[in-house]
Amino acid sequence: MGRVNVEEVFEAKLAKNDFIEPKDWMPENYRKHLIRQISQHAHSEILGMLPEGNWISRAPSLRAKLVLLAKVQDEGGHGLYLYTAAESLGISRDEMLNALLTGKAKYSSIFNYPTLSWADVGAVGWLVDGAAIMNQVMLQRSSYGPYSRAMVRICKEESFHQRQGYEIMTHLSFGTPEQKAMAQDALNRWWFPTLMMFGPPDRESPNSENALKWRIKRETNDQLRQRFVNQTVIQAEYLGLTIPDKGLVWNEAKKAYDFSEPDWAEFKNVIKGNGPCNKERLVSRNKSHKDGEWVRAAAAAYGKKQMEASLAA
Ligand code: FAQ
Repeated sequence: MGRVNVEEVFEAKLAKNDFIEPKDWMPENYRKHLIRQISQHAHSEILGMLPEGNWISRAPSLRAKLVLLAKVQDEGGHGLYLYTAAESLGISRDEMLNALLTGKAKYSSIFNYPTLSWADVGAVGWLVDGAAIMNQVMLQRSSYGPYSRAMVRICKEESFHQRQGYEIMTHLSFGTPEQKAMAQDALNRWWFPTLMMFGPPDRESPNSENALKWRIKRETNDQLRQRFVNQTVIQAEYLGLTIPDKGLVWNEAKKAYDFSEPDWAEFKNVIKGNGPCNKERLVSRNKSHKDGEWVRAAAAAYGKKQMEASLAA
């Protein structure tokens, strides 16, 4: 039997749309690319708990509080599935968390904006979760098995989150003039930051080429951004809200909306650490990490005890 060429096996799997699994051979750059993307994604889920968590104690009804609490807990769970998927590539959770806590790791730019009113909780669910799903539906078919499987579950939960946000926006938009104004104000502030979530334009996206070649991403940043705009305009129309973009116009030839680009200088500034809430977010995350130290120690001690008992049996 001839020698198996591992690179050919890897390429053949990609060509057949088979998954690459943790014990399979993979190019070092593929492994690094996945660790980068999945760990950033995990950090985003965890940091994403903060802007909405800010409103749990001030939700306007018991029902709203319960729904928001469940949603924020889901985001924590998403972070955990994703850290586990990244660990299967040979990086430790401590290493990833350390990069986050010391400000070295990236996480989604969107979570560095403040949630100033209850309407912002609606806008985050409607727009931010809406954008997250648009991106994550394609990631369900990502070539790395553990990432793809995590995304299937995450997408199911995200669609509930998107509805939770749209429900809040519906109540406010069909409520009093003051409530409608709150909804419009939230849309005005969250629209362009949401468009930035999809990443830089394709012409300036260094990672897209490899991501597409390796089927980690299946569509480009601009394709997904366009689809999000097309889908969201009609939802805003139903609410009677105006998307804050004078350049937004239906283009019959391309059967899609033309729209203005976000301010990419602002985007770069936010991911460099200079957004409105970057510093506050890292302080909160570090505090939670420190406050949770005794819980982690207790869980580890309990796990060790269980293990020793099972070995002794
Ligand atoms: N923010 O070459 P590309 C959620 C960085 S989940 C910060 O285009 P790529 C759920 C990028 O990392 C939201 N940094 O990179 C939720 C790269 O830097 P690097 C998170 C960004 O990877 C909802 C550089 O710019 N979702 O929200 C951003 O091909 C509500 C060049 O960019 C995911 O992570 C950004 N927006 O494409 C939770 C999905 N965009 O690493 C709570 C998975 C780009 O070279 C409440 N990730 N950068 O130093 C992806 O699909 C991709 O990583 C993209 C970026 C699309 C984010």
